[in-house]
Amino acid sequence: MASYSQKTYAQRGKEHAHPLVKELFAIMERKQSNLSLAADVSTKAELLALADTVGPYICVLKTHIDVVSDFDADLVERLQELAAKHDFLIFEDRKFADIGNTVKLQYGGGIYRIADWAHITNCHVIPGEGIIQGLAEVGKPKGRGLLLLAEMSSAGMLATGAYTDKNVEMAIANDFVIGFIGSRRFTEERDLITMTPGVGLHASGDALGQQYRTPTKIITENGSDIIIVGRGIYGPGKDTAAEAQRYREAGWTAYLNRLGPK
Ligand code: BMP
Repeated sequence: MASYSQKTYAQRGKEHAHPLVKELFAIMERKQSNLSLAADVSTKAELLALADTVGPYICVLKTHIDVVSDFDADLVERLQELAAKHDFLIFEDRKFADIGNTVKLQYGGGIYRIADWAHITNCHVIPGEGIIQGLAEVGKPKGRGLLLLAEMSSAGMLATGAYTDKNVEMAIANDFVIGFIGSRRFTEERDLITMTPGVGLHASGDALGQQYRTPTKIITENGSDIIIVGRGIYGPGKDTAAEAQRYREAGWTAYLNRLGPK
């Protein structure tokens, strides 16, 4: 059987059992985009403006909702409107890491009510499989999907070897899990997507341990599915829309090169 990395996103969407992943692949194909924006800005106005500017070029908007200083329920409504307007999914990068019972409360409730609006969220499996079960109890009835942090992009990160392998085992065994955060394709047992942060064409890293790799490395060579880009797209002196287009093109070209000649 051909590796999932050798199939088109369209084909994988057709064959996939999870409605959310089907929708994601369909968006990617429609927009010819495997780009996710890491929208790490600290006010509601900035987040909405950024999502509106970059929206046409992305398949997924990744948020850290707890860095928005003036968060309110209206922000979530407006983000959902932008998701509908520009045809993207929302991924709240919450990195849950507690016991099942606690993450249930954190995912479904509190101020943010993440499960009500984020199509995708993620967790560390450090507490064991109960974290996935707790999150699934809240998210599954709503049609949501979960990514496991099988690896991280930062220097000296500890998610390696047996720990990464355990992530893969747990993902295969739990149908609420739709994939991973990591740098490569992890398994052929089922079609679990990989989304990769730490992607940049502009720099090799930052002062706090972030490490950047190119779309070619991540998509063409490593078989990951989606690149996550933040500061490469926005920031002082940057033409945000132009940078988003540049990354969209780089990601899509890397994907076409992976598929090879028709
Ligand atoms: P930037 O491209 O500006 O470095 O942003 C990367 C984004 O991806 C940040 O939102 C960060 O929280 C996230 N991220 C990461 O950089 N490495 C990981 O291993 C996991 C992440 O979620």
